Amino acid sequence: MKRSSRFPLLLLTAALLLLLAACAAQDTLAETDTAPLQEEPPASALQTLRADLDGDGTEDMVEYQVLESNGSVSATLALAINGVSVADALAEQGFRLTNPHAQCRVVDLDEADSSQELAFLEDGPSADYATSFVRWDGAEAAYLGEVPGLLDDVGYFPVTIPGDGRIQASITCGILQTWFFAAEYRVEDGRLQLIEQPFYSESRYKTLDKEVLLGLRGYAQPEIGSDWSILEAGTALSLWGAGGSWGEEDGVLGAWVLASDADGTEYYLKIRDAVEVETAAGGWLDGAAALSGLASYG
Ligand SMILES: [Ca+2]
Ligand SMILES: [Ca+2]
Repeated sequence: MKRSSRFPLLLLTAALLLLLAACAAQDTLAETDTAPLQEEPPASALQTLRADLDGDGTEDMVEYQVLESNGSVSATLALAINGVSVADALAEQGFRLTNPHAQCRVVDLDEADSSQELAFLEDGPSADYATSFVRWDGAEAAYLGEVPGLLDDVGYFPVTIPGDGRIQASITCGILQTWFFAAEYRVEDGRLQLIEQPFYSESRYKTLDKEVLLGLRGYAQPEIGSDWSILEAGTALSLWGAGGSWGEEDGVLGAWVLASDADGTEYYLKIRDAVEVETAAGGWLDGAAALSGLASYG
């Protein structure tokens, strides 16, 4: 997946770390048989699934099996479509799963075309949940890429497929802290690409769980030259957005973080090199020294 030059420290391939629960029930688009028949088969159970993947009117048979799940490293998989193994071809395209779920799913990314896709869920090495997608064109399997989160999860940022070509998932942001925003992806030129947004925000982060430790500049707009006021030490803030850019012409990795106080007044904090916040005096301070309660993972 590509990275935005305006949003340099987004770790697009990292996965959700927060509030993710178990995967939802089996997809209804495809007829699925598993052996042995039980709700949660062991990783070694062979899954046989039939669906018309390439849209030629004939069901295709998918056989999927996690041969060996090695914890923190990629699992050894068996995957065949119509009796022909595609595991090696997909691995060469970068398809790897760590702690994969025992069953894959059939999804329809775009109801306007006749193909259906396979979705593979993995828990990752350390709760780095992700969903990967594979397309079969009748002759070859193509790895489309992965998005953070689990398909049809009930967590904070589930992966959902509206059927119009988009995949609704999330993005990991490294500006000031490690946090997540809803984001959409789309297949372009055979690969999943992030649909870039100039700014990301999430109103569920309005929890006033941060506190200003040393006076900071709070800008009215995320723009150089915008009016600013001083956020005094002791001010409780919510941080609920990030993005934008400044300083590119000078080689500075500048961004903005959206904050609001207990009155709901919004401010933009000016951020340099992802970790430093501009102080009231116009200097720069490491985020952890400027604000309490920042979330840092991994
Ligand atoms: Ca077919
Ligand atoms: Ca389709």
